[in-house]
Amino acid sequence: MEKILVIGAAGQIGSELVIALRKIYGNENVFATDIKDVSDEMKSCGPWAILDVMDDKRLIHYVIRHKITQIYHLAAVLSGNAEKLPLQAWHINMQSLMNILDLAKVVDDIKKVFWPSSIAVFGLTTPRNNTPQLTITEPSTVYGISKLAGERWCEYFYNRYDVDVRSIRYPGLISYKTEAGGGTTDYAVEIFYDAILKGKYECFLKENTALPMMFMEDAVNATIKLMEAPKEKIKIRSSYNVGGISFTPKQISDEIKIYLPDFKTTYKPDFRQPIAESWPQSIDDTAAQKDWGLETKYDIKVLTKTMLEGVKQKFK
Ligand code: NAD
Ligand code: AKB
Repeated sequence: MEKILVIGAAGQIGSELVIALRKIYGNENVFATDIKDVSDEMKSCGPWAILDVMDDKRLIHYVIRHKITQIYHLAAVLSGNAEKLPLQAWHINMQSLMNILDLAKVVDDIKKVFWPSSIAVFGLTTPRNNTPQLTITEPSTVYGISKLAGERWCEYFYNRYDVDVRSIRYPGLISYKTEAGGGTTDYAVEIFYDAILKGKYECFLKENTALPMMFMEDAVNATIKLMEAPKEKIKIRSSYNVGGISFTPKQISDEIKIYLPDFKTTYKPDFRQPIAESWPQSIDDTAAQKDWGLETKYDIKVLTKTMLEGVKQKFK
């Protein structure tokens, strides 16, 4: 019987991943934890707790008390927020991962760990189109540096201690259930809220800045598929490229206009523009397709329709 701990459950990914995991493994077997309150929906259907991943003593007690067998570690400071307090972000992103890897090394019950990396591991010297799995990784943000270092640590713990840690380099994730948590790709979530609530949006990136993106349902399905794959199928122990779709602010804005013809986007690039320009425009994820069967179903059209309906429903 699996007992799954999700850390960072109140965030953009956690809030949907917990619900998906509970459908598969049973409500009572998925433990939702965060330093802030989780949603009422999450509280009402299964176990939850306030838990700080930086507090290694409470963490180990919690894991042993609940006989945890899998950990999804989602807590992190994302790219935009990390640039405001670089040393704090480095500390949180790295120490939290080290706490989890060390725990998985010493607690025999823990069989698998998921930790997300990001397209932020790439930098200005990386080929930007159809970015290969193995290529130059010279990130220029503190967030990207922490993700790259994290990938190296994951591979190290697998090789040295046989910790079965698995990872995806997520692109920008788009969802309407929980707002995005302070990243550079957040514009692609905000634009839908402002389209519905205000009829206009001021974008913090330039109109032609292409980035890889993915709808949350595809990301959650990919994550669970990776975690359920037999161990021998996981050939890459740093992190798998996962691409999704690629679009610019102008392209997504034009798609929204099909439903809301009066919608207007203006552009006022800020400190996140150079971050976006240092990241790939599209990603080659054939290794993930080949090794564990990555599949996605949302293109820009289905994503736009689903997001507009979801946000509208939320504010009805
Ligand atoms: P988020 O900011 O929405 O959620 C993170 C959650 O972690 C928050 O609810 C926060 O309260 C919690 N948290 C922060 N510090 C904590 C601590 N000390 N102990 C316990 N919980 C703590 O982030 P997200 O978008 O859900 O991202 C989750 C993971 O996926 C992160 O590692 C992020 O880098 C990665 N990722 C996200 C995206 C994306 O577009 N959302 C893309 C690439 C990678
Ligand atoms: C961010 O923009 O920081 C995240 C990411 C791509 O890692 N969404």
